[in-house]
Amino acid sequence: MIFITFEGPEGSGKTTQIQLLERYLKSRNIDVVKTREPGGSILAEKIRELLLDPENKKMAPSAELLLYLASRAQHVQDKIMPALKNGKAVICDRFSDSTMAYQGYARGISKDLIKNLDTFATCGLKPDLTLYIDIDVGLGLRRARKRSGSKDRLELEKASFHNKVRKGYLALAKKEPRRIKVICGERTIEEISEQILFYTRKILKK
Ligand code: T5A
Repeated sequence: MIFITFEGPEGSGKTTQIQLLERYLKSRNIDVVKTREPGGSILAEKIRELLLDPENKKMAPSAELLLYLASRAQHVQDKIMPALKNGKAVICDRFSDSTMAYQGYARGISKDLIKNLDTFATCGLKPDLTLYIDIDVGLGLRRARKRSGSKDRLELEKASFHNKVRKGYLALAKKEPRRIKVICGERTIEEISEQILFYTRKILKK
């Protein structure tokens, strides 16, 4: 039915906002599947563990890219496609834009290569709407740390890495303004939610 993705730097508030959007869609009697990446299905969650484990410090950038894409291929096949085919709304915490921002813009892997491999992994599936929550990298990392207490492998990257991620997202949003909506993550939870509902209502009317 409709495929909505959330993107943003670490701790930008995606999980918080996804819960609010899920509640709104349910109140309109829309069947919702809430999911996340990396992970989202049994096999993909196993790949998530490998990707986020801080012990795996020596993971090669190429291996990292392929693991994110392997997780996505499995997730699309097991969960996202079947839900969309059954007329459900799918909300996914991170999707292809994360790979472009983190592995492309921040790690420096060829964006054309990522685009081609990602199209293979997703069978060409693209979100109808992407809500990018933009936040100062330091603030986001502090929020994430406060919530979980420990850092995963990606959170351990330097501030310069996370700043490249943020710049990457903003560049992607500039390229695809119809799909990717930029939302300021430094406002209150309620204000951010209002903006998200505004864009969601617009897309539901189409
Ligand atoms: N990755 C992922 C890649 O490198 N390539 C890829 O292809 C993909 C798919 C995933 C990691 O993998 C990388 C990106 C990531 O580094 P993850 O654990 O899923 O890791 O991490 P995140 O997606 O970053 O999720 P987080 O849980 O860290 O952040 P959220 O979900 O954005 O934030 P949330 O909602 O949990 O909020 C964090 C805290 O802030 C508070 C919340 O209550 C919470 O305590 N908060 C606010 N406080 C004040 N004002 C607001 N407006 C607030 N909103 C939330």
